[in-house]
Amino acid sequence: MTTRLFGEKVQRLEDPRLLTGQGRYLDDLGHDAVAVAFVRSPHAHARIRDIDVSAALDAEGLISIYTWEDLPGRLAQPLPLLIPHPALTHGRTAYPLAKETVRHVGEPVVMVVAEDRYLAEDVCDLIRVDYELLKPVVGIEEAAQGAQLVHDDVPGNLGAHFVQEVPAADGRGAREAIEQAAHTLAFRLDIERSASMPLEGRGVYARWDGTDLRVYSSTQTSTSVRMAIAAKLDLPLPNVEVIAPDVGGGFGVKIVHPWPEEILVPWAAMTLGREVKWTEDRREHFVSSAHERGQVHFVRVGFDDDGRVEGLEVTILHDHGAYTPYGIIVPIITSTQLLGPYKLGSYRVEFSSIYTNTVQVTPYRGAGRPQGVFCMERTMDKIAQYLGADRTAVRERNFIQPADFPYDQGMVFQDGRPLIYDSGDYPEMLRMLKELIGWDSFERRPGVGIGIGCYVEGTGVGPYEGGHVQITSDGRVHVSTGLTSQGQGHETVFAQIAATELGVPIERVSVVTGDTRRFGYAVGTFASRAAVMSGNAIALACRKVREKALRIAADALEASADDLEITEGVVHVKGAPGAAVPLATVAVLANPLRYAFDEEAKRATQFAGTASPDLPPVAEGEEPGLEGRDYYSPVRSTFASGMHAAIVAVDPDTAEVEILRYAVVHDCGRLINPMIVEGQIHGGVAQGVGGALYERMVYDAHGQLLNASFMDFLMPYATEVPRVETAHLETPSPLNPLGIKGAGEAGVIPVSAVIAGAIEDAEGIAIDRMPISPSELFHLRG
Ligand code: MCN
Repeated sequence: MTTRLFGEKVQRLEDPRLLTGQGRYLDDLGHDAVAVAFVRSPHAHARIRDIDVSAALDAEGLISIYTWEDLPGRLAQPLPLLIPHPALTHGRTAYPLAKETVRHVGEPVVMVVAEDRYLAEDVCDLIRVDYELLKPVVGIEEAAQGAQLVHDDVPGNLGAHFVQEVPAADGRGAREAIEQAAHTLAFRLDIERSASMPLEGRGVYARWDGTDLRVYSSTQTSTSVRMAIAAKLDLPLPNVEVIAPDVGGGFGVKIVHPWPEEILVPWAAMTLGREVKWTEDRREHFVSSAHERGQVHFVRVGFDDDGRVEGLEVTILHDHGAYTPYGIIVPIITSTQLLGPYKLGSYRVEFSSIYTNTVQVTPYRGAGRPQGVFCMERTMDKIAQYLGADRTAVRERNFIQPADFPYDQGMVFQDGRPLIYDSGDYPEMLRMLKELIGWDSFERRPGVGIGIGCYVEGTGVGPYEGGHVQITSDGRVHVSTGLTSQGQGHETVFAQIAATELGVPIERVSVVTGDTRRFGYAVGTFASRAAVMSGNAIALACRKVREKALRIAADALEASADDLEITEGVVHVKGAPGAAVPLATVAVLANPLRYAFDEEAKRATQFAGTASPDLPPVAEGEEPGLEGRDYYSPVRSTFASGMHAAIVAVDPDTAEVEILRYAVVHDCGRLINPMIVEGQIHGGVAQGVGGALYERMVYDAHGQLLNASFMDFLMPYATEVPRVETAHLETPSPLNPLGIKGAGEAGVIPVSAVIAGAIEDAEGIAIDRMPISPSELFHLRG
């Protein structure tokens, strides 16, 4: 029997552990650690005149108090700007602890270390910070006026201004093409701020033994946190270890590296010679981590009588909050991936990235794509409505066709590389979706509407990811990769890949992620890249190990390696199952050390044909051990795609929206585990429903976040999330050995567009902003 697990609905190997309370999350560690709490700014914009800690000095359990002035060397510098861009002429990042000025409510000002968290919080209450209040800048359009500045040296609050244009084939610019088109439309679309809300917030726990620093962080990027800590604390890289234990969700917010706490806590551990821990609470998560989504879009489109788009112009105001640690990646993604599955005549995008006195913006699952898809799909719906055409027909007329791949859609990404779609079949996908939802047989009835949304998503971004695979003398396979896991099921899918490549039962494979002791080089888990990047790296590493195993086994079996295969963990001569050697034995043969207490070693010496208990030396050119490491570094991203449709009912009295059906057709190339991909899509749709109907950050004119708790920030319950009907289309990626594309963000991307289209269809009123609440919808009815 061949071990073939790739593509099967294998139950998640991590779930028994996670579902029975055996998971080890950040706060399960470091019970002897002392605790950190922060004094955070209660004001959106203020100058710090004085910090008076005198009343706190005798507080019970106090260990230490730190302000910016206490920070040494590079720790006192602003945090790194992680993704610079030439258009980001005025990038600004925060100091780990505020220096002179605070620019949003929640900015850390003072760090307190005490015997426990309760005492640390009590100490915080005794510290008096004297602020000189400055006028806060709130709201993108107000900020863009530039009357009041967030950063004194950033005129107009303008961090970045960016224009990119794809001219028509005849050289006309998009504006000209729009002017000359048979029909034009212009409209404004708004998306409000929301945020990643993982069950587990951020957290850091550090210990220092005088030479080595070990840090546990609830992070999506342990290797980058490690580099940041080493650089900021002036430590040699080999003396810093960073481990992501079980992580209870990230959804983007944990990719920032380092968060101030991730360098302050290790520094405190080194300074105090104590184990130190900080665990974020929910309010801190709302006001001190990161938000996303907030953008205003002005759209102009020109099209012909059939609805073919001749020119599209989108002008975006992006609210990036008070700082830009992640550069302008979010509006860049909106700008470049807005085009979706369409072949437009010409396209011009322009955005201004604006500072406000609100929490900084970094990528949240989908990262700019939900906004872009909202623009593009609302545009398609409006064209159809204007022409009185079917909404799917207009989309179809604009589709990139299967014969067009590889398709260069003309835009250049953040890294300067062209965006080239590698594969897909959009007409077939639409056909499947229409059949799944019953588009053509949908019966019109009052208060019920149907909507559709399409997207294409760049996934599996580089530069690299690695995998290490080792088979030990007990026949177990140990896989490690440097990127981290937050619940995506990596232990299962990477084990599926290794088991398939090596021909071993999956129960014998164990996977470690996000531990720099096991694998030091990695980029991280974001941008739906783990499957493509580490999946392929692990497959390549397995192929190396397999080749070595066959070489050694060929010697032992006196056969040609070409005649051997591996099934169920045993190497044997094809067609002669008796001539076999277990991988466990091969692992011993690969290592010349004698294992006196190891039964496999005894069997291996017999295979080696020696009466001596010592194994033969390592052959020339070989390294000891049955292990291998490899990296995967793609030339460019691979493009997944999907189409969603929903049927909604809107209550005639209360304007409440109920999602009656939700259907998804998705293409992430070859599926490693369809069950996990479906789970990812369901989770994404749930977040999308939140973005469409419930979730928004509500700031008042003073820059106070009014709904900074789960009592006030609405998220959908299971009762609001529809059953998601899913179908897969598999167009393998030609760019990577496994033919896979990413899936982790897909579910969330088009949901706002789909639900807006369905509500519009039900109510006959334009839905141009998201989220939309029943009261807003009620008022729109007029
Ligand atoms: N997969 C597969 N076959 C494919 C593609 C993917 O079986 N062809 C599987 C993968 O092996 C993996 C999962 O689907 O188990 C998602 O894969 P991938 O698209 O590579 O995404 P990542 O693993 O890189 O995860 C990141 C992605 C992002 S960007 C966010 S945000 C997000 C998401 O995943 N955050 C999550 N899903 C999340 N799920 C949970 N539970 N928690 C989060 O924080």
